[in-house]
Amino acid sequence: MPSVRVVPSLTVSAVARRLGVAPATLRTWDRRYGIGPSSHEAGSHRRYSAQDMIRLEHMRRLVIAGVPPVDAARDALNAEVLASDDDASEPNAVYMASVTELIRRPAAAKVMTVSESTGRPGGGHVIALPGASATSRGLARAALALDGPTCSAIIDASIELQGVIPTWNDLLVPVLAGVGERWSSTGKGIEIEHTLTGAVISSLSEVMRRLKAPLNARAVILAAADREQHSLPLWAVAAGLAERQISVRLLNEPMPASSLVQAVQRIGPAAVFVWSQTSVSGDPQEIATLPHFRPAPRVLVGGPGWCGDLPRGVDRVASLSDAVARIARAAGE
Ligand code: B12
Repeated sequence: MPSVRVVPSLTVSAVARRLGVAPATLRTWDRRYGIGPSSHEAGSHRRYSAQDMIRLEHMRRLVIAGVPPVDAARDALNAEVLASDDDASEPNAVYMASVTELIRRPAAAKVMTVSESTGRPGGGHVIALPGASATSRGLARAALALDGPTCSAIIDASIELQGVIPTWNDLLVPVLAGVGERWSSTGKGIEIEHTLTGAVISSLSEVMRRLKAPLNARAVILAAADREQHSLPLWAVAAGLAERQISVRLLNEPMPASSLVQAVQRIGPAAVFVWSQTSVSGDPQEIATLPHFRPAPRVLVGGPGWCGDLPRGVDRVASLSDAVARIARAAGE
């Protein structure tokens, strides 16, 4: 008996649930841009095939990344889609090329907020992004949708085109600040912070992995202060240094003060950078002995958590580019 190939098909509401968009949005995309179910069986409701699903997922990712729906639909309809059991939630080469193209374009008009699921300005569940770029808004939308792969793809494409420091300052800081504000005003959104954190670390660590032949003879230690759980700026410094061929020892979990002292004694680094984000950490006394070991390391601190006067021999850096430049100099660049 010949085998019958069962082609899976989905209703509008099933597709809407899977994509995280309203069924009305799907009908609008179909009516306005012609991106809908490709077959229509007489007498039955319209159903979406696996290929339709892949095209729609592609369109959704582009819209999240800030591409106007009309362009996103054209791109998705022209994309070569292989009918298979592929997981449509994985970004593919066509999608990456489209996101890269998007980031090459100058920022579009500015909006103040990005709202959950619809992308409309305002609304109940929003991230405020005053003056942010279209790409930052796309990243915020992807983070709100808890779409880690899209967050990573947007960050990777930006690093590829602009480098680590502009990506941190122009793309990531506005979104991190917006997500933080959302938490402090509503008490909600830790899941968004975790999605973003995972994507940021994955993209920045990829830059670090590409460093094969570091230039620095002496080590550089980057550490989170005692009791400090915020570590993203350390990853940014590490990736910024990797772009300059400088490798680091990254201690990105809260570092007990005595352990940091022992690590510096043992490794004899050219530079030590300690990050404190919050007032639970950043006690200057905990790093007072570091500048006095021999050979003497350059000791730098960063972050809003440091309070009071810094010990002799310890300096504060003001920004990511300042941190990277001063550490690179200390490491002999
Ligand atoms: C991601 C995040 C987390 C993640 C951290 C993951 C990780 N591995 O790092 C998780 C979910 C774990 C987390 C947990 C918590 N977080 Co949190 N978190 C953030 C968030 C969104 C980003 C942190 C970050 O990387 N900031 C770095 C840059 C983006 O921000 P910034 O330091 O303000 O930047 C300024 C300067 O430092 C400088 N700068 C910028 N980049 C760089 C880089 C370098 C190298 C230098 C030198 C300077 C520099 O320029 C900026 C402009 O002035 C912030 C929001 C925010 N605005 O920071 C909240 C935030 C830091 N968290 C906050 C809080 C309260 C918490 C929690 C206590 C409660 C909670 N929200 O769950 C817990 C517990 C943490 C703990 N016990 O230590 C508050 C801190 C408030 C305060 N002043 O103490 C913030 C500010 C949110 C808010 N608006 O209220 N958090």
